[in-house]
Amino acid sequence: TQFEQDLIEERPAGRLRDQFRADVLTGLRQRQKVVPARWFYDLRGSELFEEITRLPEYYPTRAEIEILANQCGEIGAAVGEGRAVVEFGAGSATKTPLLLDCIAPAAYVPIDISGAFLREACKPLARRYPDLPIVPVEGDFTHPLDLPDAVDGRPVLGFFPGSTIGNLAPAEAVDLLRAMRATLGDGSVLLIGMDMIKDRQVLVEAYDDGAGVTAAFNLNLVTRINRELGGTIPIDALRHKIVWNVERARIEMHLEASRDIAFDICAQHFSMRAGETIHTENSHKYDLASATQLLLAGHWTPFAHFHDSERRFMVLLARA
Ligand code: AVI
Repeated sequence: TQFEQDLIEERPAGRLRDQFRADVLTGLRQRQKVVPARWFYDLRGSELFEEITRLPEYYPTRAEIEILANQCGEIGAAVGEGRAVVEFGAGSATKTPLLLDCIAPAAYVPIDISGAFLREACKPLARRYPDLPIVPVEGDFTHPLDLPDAVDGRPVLGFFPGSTIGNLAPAEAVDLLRAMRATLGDGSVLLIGMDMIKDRQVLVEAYDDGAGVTAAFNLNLVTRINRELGGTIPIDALRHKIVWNVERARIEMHLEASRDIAFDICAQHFSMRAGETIHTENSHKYDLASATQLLLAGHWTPFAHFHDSERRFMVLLARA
């Protein structure tokens, strides 16, 4: 069928494709061209991101794992036993068990927009924790959601690792934190990972690795536009560019034209001058003061924080 053919060739049908097209066409019309970072994650993009987390330069994943592994006792004591864990995003095979082992949970509820992803993520956890009720919820956690009956009346711990919050602009991050607060309810606690402001060179290298994996991740967005939207962007004319925006405390990823280019997408014509960029991602970094401000604006009160040994990354606990 056409549907199967689309799946094989990775051409999403319907609403998702319409949103992608609208985001790309609108974004490329702006003076500073922009494509939202959420479109990085097609099959290849997700594989490349997994590869990024294993790069020597990309410290955030290892640093967060170090915190969860080495400060398990303290985190468990601060959170308390018997909570239902609600993870925002399908759990990662490494981080979720580290948390579950710290806090003796009553239930595990991962929420993700992709049902297929969720079911895959739950399989190894169900094998590892045969007595733990695991209740996946397919849904968009940027809006308040009803929690399943397994949570009923229990204290809840929200888990949002990976410094994913950093990919949102501050106003969007506040909206997301408020939606999480509404989903988790009174008496809940949130455990959230945030990457820290640090030496510029360490930050830039984490996003511009020697093996070129992050460059491939960035450029894959253009491959996706060309494949899914029938675009004619000359990929060889774009190069991966990283900027540390010190005023906004964020790493920016761009694709910079090395020469003047012109291309079409969905019968619309675009051009770029040499040196012009498409802004593809922001990754905001925090210190304790800015993280506290963000959480308070999102209706959470931080009460504990944990760092890795090199103080590159922090995990914060906040109460509703
Ligand atoms: C998913 N997110 C937290 C990553 C980050 O570090 O902002 C995405 C990423 N982009 C380039 N490298 C990693």
